[in-house]
Amino acid sequence: MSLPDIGDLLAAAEHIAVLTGAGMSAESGVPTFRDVQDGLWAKYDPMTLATEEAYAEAPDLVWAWYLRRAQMIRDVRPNAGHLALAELAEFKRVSVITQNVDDLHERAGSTVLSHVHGGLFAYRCFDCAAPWDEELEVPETIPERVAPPKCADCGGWIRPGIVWFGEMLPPKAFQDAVDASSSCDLMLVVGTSGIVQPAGSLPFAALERGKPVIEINPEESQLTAYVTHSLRGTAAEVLPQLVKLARGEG
Ligand code: BJW
Ligand code: ZN
Repeated sequence: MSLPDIGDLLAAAEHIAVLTGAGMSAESGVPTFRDVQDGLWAKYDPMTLATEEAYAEAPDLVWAWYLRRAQMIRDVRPNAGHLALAELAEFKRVSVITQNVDDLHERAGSTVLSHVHGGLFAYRCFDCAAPWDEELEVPETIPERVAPPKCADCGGWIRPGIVWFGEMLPPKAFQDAVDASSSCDLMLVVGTSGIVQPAGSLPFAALERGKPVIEINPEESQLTAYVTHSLRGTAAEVLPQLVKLARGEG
């Protein structure tokens, strides 16, 4: 199918659900999880650090890793793909569902329906789950280990409010994501490997209802065989073109 045909689908759609993954933020300078491991990711494997067990065993190591991630996100900016999705919402109903724990969609001007894997800047107690909303102190140079702050209520360690492997997704965020995926006319799936469940199954809610699902990814993913259309390009290249098409331009 050619871009003009995809343009017709976009122009006709009233409600567009968008599922984004780490590739969405790659062109902002945030490394993805499963691509070639470099920089910060070379030494620390998210598959082993992003678990309750890792935090319970070495809270200072895991906390320092998240401080570095928070510092990196603060230092980068939304890319043309994030900006295009915010622009799309000016003239379409757009439900953004993101697996990303960064805040780049919001900083681009999007209202995010659902952060299915939580947020890097929301903190809570590891033991009693009380929210922690004090100002986060991030040293200029972050050592390999930093003791996390302690909960004022119970003395437990503070943890980032993200979803680690083996943890349930926040029920409302996941239900909102299922509802949007099941009720949209068209779904865009941007920059995700589709490996991690249950988020990777959301496109099937649209596919099962016969709705078009367009994947935007420079590489094949776990979802490629199932989606109705695949666009082989990056988020920052392809999304601005799709917004033009949705406007009936281009
Ligand atoms: C570009 C690009 C550009 C690059 N433009 N694109 C077996 C079967 C089914 C499920 C399981 C299973 N074994 C275990 C499970 C469950 C597990 C799971 O799915 N594991 C898989 C590894 C198999 N899931 C869970 O544990 C979830 N909870 C759960 O299931 O609860 C129920 C339950 C509870 C108890 C017991 C049993 C069941 C929770 C999952 C939480 C995921 N958390 C993370 C870490 C968050 C914290 C942090 O950031 O540190 O979320 S993992 C990590 O992966 C992160 C991401 O959101 C998530 C998804 O990754 P994503 O976004 O797809 O990134 P990548 O790197 O994989 O892909 C990037 C893509 O971008 C690539 O395709 C590139 O080509 C592309 N790309 N440049 C466009 N410029
Ligand atoms: Zn507590």
